[in-house]
Formats: sequence, C-alpha cells, structure tokens
Amino acid sequence: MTLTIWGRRTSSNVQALMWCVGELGLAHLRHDIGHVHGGNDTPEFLAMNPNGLVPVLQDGDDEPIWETGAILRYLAARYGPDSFWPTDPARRARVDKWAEWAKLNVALGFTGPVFWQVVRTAPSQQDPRAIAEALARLACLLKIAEGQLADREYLAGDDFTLADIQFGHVLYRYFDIDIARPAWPAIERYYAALVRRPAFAEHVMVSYEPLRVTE
Ligand SMILES: N[C@@H](CCC(=O)N[C@@H](CS)C(=O)NCC(=O)O)C(=O)O
Repeated sequence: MTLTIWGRRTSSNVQALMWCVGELGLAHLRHDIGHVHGGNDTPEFLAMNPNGLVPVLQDGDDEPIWETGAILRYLAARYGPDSFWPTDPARRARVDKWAEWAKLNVALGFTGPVFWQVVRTAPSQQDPRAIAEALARLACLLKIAEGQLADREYLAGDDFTLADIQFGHVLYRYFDIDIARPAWPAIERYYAALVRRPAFAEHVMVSYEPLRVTE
C-alpha cells in the first residue's frame, strides 16, 4: 500500500489530511504542490482534480480522491479504528454531524474571513471592522464547541474521532494569530491536549509565515 498525497504543508486542508495520516500511522509520500510551489495547474494535476486544489490523495493505483472530507472518510473507513469513524450508523452520524459542522462553519468561518484577512492580506488593505464582525460570528460557533467540550474529552464524545481533525486543525492558527479572543476554558483544555499529540505538532503546527502578505 502506498499513499501519495499532493499538497503543500502550509495548506490548512493538507494539514487536516496529514494529521489524519499521522494519527493512523500510514506510510505515505507527499509532494509539495500549490501556492509558491505551483504544479496545481498542469494537465496532469487537473486530470486528478479539475478544481486545481490541494489536497489530492491516491491510494496505490486507485482513482485519486479530492475534497478533504472525502479523503478523511476514505482513510478512516479503510485504515482507521472503529472508534475514529464508527461503522454503526448512529455513532457514525454523531461523528459526521460534528465533522460537517466544523468544516462548513468553523473552518470556513475562520479561514477566509479571519486568517486570510489577518495574515494573507497586506495590513494597509485590512478591514478591522470586517475582521471584528467575522470574529464575532466565529465566537457564536466556538461557544457551541465550548459547551460540547465542557463535559467530554473530544468533540463527538470521549473518543478521538474524525470530527476532531476537522475542528482541531483550525485551532493552531486561531490561537496563534494576532487577534482578540475571549476565554474558552474547555476549548483551551482541548487544544492543549491536541498540542501534545505528535501528529498534530508535526503536521498542523506548521509556520504560516510563508503565506503572510506584508504589503
Ligand atoms: N473544499 C476543498 C478546498 C481545497 C482548497 O481550498 N485548497 C487550497 C489550499 S487550503 C488550495 O488548493 N489553494 C490553492 C493553492 O494552494 O495553490 C477541500 O476541502 O479539500
């Protein structure tokens, strides 16, 4: 079995995928593609993913997979323990519910409106009011996660699951960039536990300085 991954280390979606690969201990080969590395607009890459986006994963000679959520579920189903993405439909739905919620709300609500504005936009072009509004919307979402994590170890229960990958990978940048943050006792406890996971430290706590736009 050889997993091949196309995608740069600085991509948040690649980080989610690589964190999963690390957690599951899967042998792999990763190619730096996208942003300064380029390579995602070639006919060969577009034949794998017509969107020209990373990550893409290929397992052996199987058809390449794109969309991080689909890739994570493939890896979980093929290589993960049952606790990570359960086969029982009700237990799986509990994980999927939080994974979808995290991807569609938290990750998308943070990456474009906050991270891009604060890090990937020149300071002279930043709109502090838009950033403050985005942070207020994000806080409403994080309040839900705060309640969920107040009495359980992980987002979907007491097991580490695919939902933690979709939610937790956002937290490194959320806690590291220069923004105002309310106190989140439960999320902070959860994040401190994630930081102690070797795969999180290796694949998610990656410098985003190469992405910074200064002028
Ligand atoms: N919905 C896609 C989004 C993928 C995406 O937006 N990837 C970004 C990096 S996070 C990308 O390829 N950007 C172009 C580039 O890196 O050159 C997914 O979840 O995989």
